[in-house]
Formats: sequence, structure tokens, C-alpha cells
Amino acid sequence: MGELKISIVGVPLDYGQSRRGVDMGPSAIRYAGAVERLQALGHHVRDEGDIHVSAVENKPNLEERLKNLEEVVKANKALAKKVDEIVKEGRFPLVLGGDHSIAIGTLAGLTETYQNLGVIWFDAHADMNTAETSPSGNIHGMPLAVSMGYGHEHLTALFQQRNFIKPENLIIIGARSIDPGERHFIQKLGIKVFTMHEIDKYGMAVVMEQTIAHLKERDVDGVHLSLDLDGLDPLYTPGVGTPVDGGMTYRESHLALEMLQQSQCITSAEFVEVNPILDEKNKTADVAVTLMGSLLGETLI
Ligand code: 6HN
Ligand code: MN
Ligand code: MN
Ligand code: MN
Repeated sequence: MGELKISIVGVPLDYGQSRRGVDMGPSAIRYAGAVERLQALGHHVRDEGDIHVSAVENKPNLEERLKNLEEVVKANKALAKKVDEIVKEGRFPLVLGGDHSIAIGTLAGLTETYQNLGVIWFDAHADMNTAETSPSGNIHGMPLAVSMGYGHEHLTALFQQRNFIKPENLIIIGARSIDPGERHFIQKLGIKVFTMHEIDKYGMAVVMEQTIAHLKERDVDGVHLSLDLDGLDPLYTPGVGTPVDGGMTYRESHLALEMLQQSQCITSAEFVEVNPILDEKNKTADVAVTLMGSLLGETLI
């Protein structure tokens, strides 16, 4: 892999879900040595610092179907602007969460430039709820619906060009907890999902070969990797707010990212849902950093 100009952006946002602590994710990932690891691979790394997130909710949480909507919108708007600037400077955006609602801002920023963006979504969940289908009212369960143009208009409006992610450019990997409304969406829009069942049955190598081939066929002009650490089994990443048993192993997830590295298709990435309060000695942040290594140049020999 050639040398990249990487810009790291932290988003200390925890308003997209109900458990405190994920706002400390960016610090934990930095502490685990993200910058140093990427520099050691020969990349030029610039830490852009964190997006400002207000520390207190502005108003009582009345809109239960969309918790902390305005705080989430505000942070994502700032993130979209930052990501757009980074892309226009010819740099590789590497976003550190924060809860997964920040993918809305990342993708909104990316689609200012990319017209036919591919998205690989590593997650135990499908993150495709709307206020109507959500069992929790947590916006971190909604970013994919929003990014395809479905959801509250304050969220979809972050995509200023209304250049939403095309359902056929999206691939979900590792899912094992899908809500009824999300299942309906997946079937209606024909979204490609490799659940844990397919990973078990065919193996991660085949899943990734098919993923990469599919995106090539779609003739995408960039590929974003959105990696929720709860995609891995909680055995490896206990520091997440919504763990689900039966996930990807340490090596399966690394193999997947090593294959993405070899394919040279990834143009941006984000690592989300690291919650240091729920973690064991920063284990989840450590895994996030080793995964960044596999995605961005490390080889085993
Ligand atoms: N995440 N499907 C559940 C919900 O509340 O909508 C869980 C979402 C989890 C979201 O992990 O990014
Ligand atoms: Mn907080
Ligand atoms: Mn998840
Ligand atoms: Mn997620």
C-alpha cells in the first residue's frame, strides 16, 4: 500500500444512544496508539482533533422516538463539513467515534465529492431503523436509513446535494441482530447482507472476495468502511454499548481488513462504538488500532 496522507478526526458523541461513555472513544483509541501505528507504516498522519460536541443536552428529552435529535444533528453537521474539507485536500479521512450516528456526518461529507460511493458496514446490527421502526429511539440505530434518504428531515438534510447512498452500493457484514422494520427494508431495497450465517458457512475469505467483486461491478468511485466494534464477538471487544454474542473472531475481522488493504479500494474509514467505561483495560480500543493497521498497510510477514 502506498503512503497516504491520513487525517484523524475524533467525534466524542454519545447522544445517539442511551449509555454514557462512548464519547470517550476517541481518547481511548488515541491512547491505544493509533497515530503512532499508522506513522510506523509510513503514512503521513495529521490529528485534526475532535469535533465539538456540547456537553449538556439543550432541552429535556421530549422527542423519545429520536433521542437528542438536535445534538446529533449539530455534531454531524460539523463532522460533514470537516470530512468534506479533508477529502478536498486529497487526504484520507479516518473518523473515530463516538456512537454510530456519526456515520451520518461522515457519509454526508464524503458524498459532497463521491458521486457513486460504496459502503462496507461491519456491524452486529443493520442500523437501518427510522423513528417509526426503532425499538429504542436511539439514532445510532438509524444511520444507514438516513444515508439512503429515509428518516427525519433534519437528519436527511445533512446530505446537502441529496446524493444519498444507493442501496445497491451498500454491503453489511457480520449482522446477527436485525429488527423487523430493518428486515423489511433490506428485502424491499434488495440490500446485500452477509450475516454471521454466511460468514460461518462460506468463510470470511469468500465473503470478502464477493464484497470486493460486487463493489467493482457497481463501478464505485470510492469505498467507505464503517466499522462498529460490536461486529466482533464481545469476547474480543467487550467495550461496546450493544454487544451481541456470536460475532466475528479477532482473526476473521483482521482477515477481512487485510483483504480490503490488498484490494486497495478503501478511500475512507471510521471506527465507532468504543466505550471505555464498559471496556476491560482498553482492550476494545486496542483491537480498533490493530484493525486500522490491517486496513492500512500491515502485513504478517
Ligand atoms: N449500533 N437495532 C437496535 C436499535 O436500537 O435500533 C440497536 C442498534 C445498535 C446500533 O450498534 O450502532
Ligand atoms: Mn456525554
Ligand atoms: Mn452495532
Ligand atoms: Mn452500528
